[in-house]
Amino acid sequence: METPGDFSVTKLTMGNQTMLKCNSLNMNQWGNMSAIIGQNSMIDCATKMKTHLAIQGSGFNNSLVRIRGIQTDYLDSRHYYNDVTIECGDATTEIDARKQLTQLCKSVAIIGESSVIVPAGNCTGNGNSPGTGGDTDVESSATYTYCYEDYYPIPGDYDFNDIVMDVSYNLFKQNNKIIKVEVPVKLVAVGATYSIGAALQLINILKSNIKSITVTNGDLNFGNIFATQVTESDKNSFAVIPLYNDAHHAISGQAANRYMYNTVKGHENYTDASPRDMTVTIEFVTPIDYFGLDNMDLFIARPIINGYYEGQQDKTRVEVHLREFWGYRTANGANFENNEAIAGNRTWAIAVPNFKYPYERVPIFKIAGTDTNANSGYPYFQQWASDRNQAKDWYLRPNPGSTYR
Ligand SMILES: [Ca+2]
Ligand SMILES: [Ca+2]
Repeated sequence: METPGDFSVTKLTMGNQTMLKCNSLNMNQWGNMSAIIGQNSMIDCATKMKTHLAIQGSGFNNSLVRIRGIQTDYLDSRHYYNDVTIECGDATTEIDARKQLTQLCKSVAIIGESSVIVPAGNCTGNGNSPGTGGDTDVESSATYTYCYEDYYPIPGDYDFNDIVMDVSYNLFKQNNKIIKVEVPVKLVAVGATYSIGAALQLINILKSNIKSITVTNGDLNFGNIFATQVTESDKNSFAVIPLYNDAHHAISGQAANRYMYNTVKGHENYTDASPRDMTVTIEFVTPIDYFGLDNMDLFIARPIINGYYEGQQDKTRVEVHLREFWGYRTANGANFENNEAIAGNRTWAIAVPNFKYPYERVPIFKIAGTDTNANSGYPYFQQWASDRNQAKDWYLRPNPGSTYR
């Protein structure tokens, strides 16, 4: 179907091997705006798309949405794009739009570079044939801030600044397949007095498909919580890539004084330090289709204190993973499932876009039993933490003056 004008609908369902060609697709009200696209089908917008909609593919990731940009600069998880590839802009335009889209859609490409096949025909015009180019394209993600509480399984002060890292990833693609991934990691703050290390575990990436791993500017010279090599021993199903053994040393070059770095301003025992930039680079034997946040189990670890945790004598460390990676603790990580009841249903790690993390000892939310959020960092955190569909923008609404940056 082809229309030279704007195409406005509330609900759109397209069959297999069909095409909708239009000037712009307008679904610009909140609510149940959605489009369902069949297999090997595509929507081709001649202009920018208004983004107030959700698009669902057929389950085989062989549907295509081609747009020349997005009209709003604000996307959130109400606009999901499942099982579709979005082509947006060319190599030199709409770079920021593609970055935003990668947060909502697993497959984003520049126009003409996706691998989706739409056969030519009565309902599909010329269809879409994947290009055969050999050039390498680079797609960069947005920046996410990974924040940790260091004292799992005990809740601690809940200021979520014990370790703070800004993380993104760059995908190097040929023929829309990923041949290499770069993960820049910036150690931003150390609001802790324990020795804490960090590593990146690559979830659902076969070790046998990794051609090489390099870590630029890591710091494994001080401390020994991780082996001083690029990956840990073969105890784990997935590659574990150590970044640093001791965050104080990594950010300041010394660990004699366990100052807290970049979580308090103007105090003698708290110090400002330049963040440390590290980069992990992974090359693949066979190019892969997808790499994203759900492959990146970036976790912290501190040494286990002998005898302190009953039944954990064979473990060497206590690990803190993001909630979604809780089941991926490594073979060396202590297991505290029985102790977690002590802390209740808590989270010890979060990853949030460009997060303004709280000052030292400012809890991210006021612990239960108190009746005000006045001294907390993020009044809406708890609402989100107890139901991930509530208060999704909690991290954009800090209490004034409660965050370090
Ligand atoms: Ca803390
Ligand atoms: Ca802290």
